[in-house]
Amino acid sequence: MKSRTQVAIVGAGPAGLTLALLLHQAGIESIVLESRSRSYVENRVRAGVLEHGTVELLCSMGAGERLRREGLKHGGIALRFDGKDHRIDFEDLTSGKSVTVYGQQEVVKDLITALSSAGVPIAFEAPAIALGDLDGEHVTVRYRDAGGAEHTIEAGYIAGCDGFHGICRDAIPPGALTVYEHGYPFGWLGILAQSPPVSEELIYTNHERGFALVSMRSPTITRLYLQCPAGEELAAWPDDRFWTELRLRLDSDCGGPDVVTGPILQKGITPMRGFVAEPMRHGRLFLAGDAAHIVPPTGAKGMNLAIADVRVLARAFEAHYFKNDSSGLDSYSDTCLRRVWNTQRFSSWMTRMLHRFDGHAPFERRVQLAELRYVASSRPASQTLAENYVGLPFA
Ligand code: FAS
Ligand code: PHB
Repeated sequence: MKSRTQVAIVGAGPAGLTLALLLHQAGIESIVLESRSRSYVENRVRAGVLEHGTVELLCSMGAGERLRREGLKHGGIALRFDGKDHRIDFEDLTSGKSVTVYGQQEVVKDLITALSSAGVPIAFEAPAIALGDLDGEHVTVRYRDAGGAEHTIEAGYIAGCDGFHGICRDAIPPGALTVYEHGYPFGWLGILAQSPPVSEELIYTNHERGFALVSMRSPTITRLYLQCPAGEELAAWPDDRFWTELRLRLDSDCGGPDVVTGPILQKGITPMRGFVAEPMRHGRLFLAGDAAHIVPPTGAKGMNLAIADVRVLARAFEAHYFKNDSSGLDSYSDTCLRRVWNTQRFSSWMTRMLHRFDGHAPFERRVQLAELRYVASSRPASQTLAENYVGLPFA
């Protein structure tokens, strides 16, 4: 592994990998450091919905061939409340835009394949352990290789793409960052199961018993979520309880839900929170993706926002290195934060509209149902949901 590069990228998630490929295609050298194994990151089940612009970007980078072939293009979603499904027709409301259901781990596999073919170095099982000289002429990243030996990379810049629990955000001196966060009194219990999806499109359900989301990964793999209390233990949810509760929440006048049970391949609980660290730059360190922000998954935005960040960063590095223009680097944080806060707004709105809040007074519960009925019955209101869900234009 080389010891010098132009951009050291910490983290091989959607943000780090997309950045590495964009930089390579712009003629900029990078090295990716990833603490986990290749197998681990390629099998980590997380997000599942790609915005219209994300699909177009990945395809333009040559990393979208399998996505085009295997991804499930969706022209709308359903909101289920008052015992009925209310479809939000994206293609009608956004002049033909759609989303594609394609597991995050598949995006990661495709990006790693493209980077390996391009000869871009990715060091797996190589955690970054310290960053240095963030304000100097060059920065350093100290990492530990799979054998336990420590090494130092010198770079022009560091891209901190190491997620919410990484080290890059914490490498910024105290007082230099302002953190904004909001916690919800619930989380999502999610499963991946070997069974046919309940429906062809996603169904977001606001039921008296709580929120439920029907999603999928393929015609034979279903992805399902139930709202559960914050801090819930997985042990409280044996498989049978999950399927029983799902059926109760999906019950509607449209006839019983077509829930076909099957072997559960993965089960996990994701806390529900909003988080933003500002600014997204300190000296020669740039934060991107979950390292800088977390959005509630209700809007299906986490991965898309991470990729939007690095699209801005890659263009800024290209102008810096080839046009001697650093204005993009200087405005990177402000540019990304505009999209980040709009995404927080949308994801927060979807979360408040669709989940049951124990603290809701009857008055608030009725306002929530009125919001759902308005969104479903007003074209401008449903257009607002549709244009944000498929993804607003990139900066
Ligand atoms: P990631 O967290 O994906 O990647 C960071 C990478 O950095 C990881 O591979 C990590 O191993 C590595 N790393 C960490 N520390 C390091 C170090 N010191 N050195 C080197 N590497 C290091 N979003 C949705 O839109 N829908 C969902 O349903 C959804 N479900 C989720 C479920 C879970 C359990 C989690 C945690 C997140 C979920 N998300 C979801 C959000 C998720 O998809 C993120 O937004 C997305 O992974 C962000 O990508 P990155 O910013 O690349 O961060
Ligand atoms: C998923 O399929 O994992 C998914 C879909 C929609 C969301 C969140 C997650 O809002």
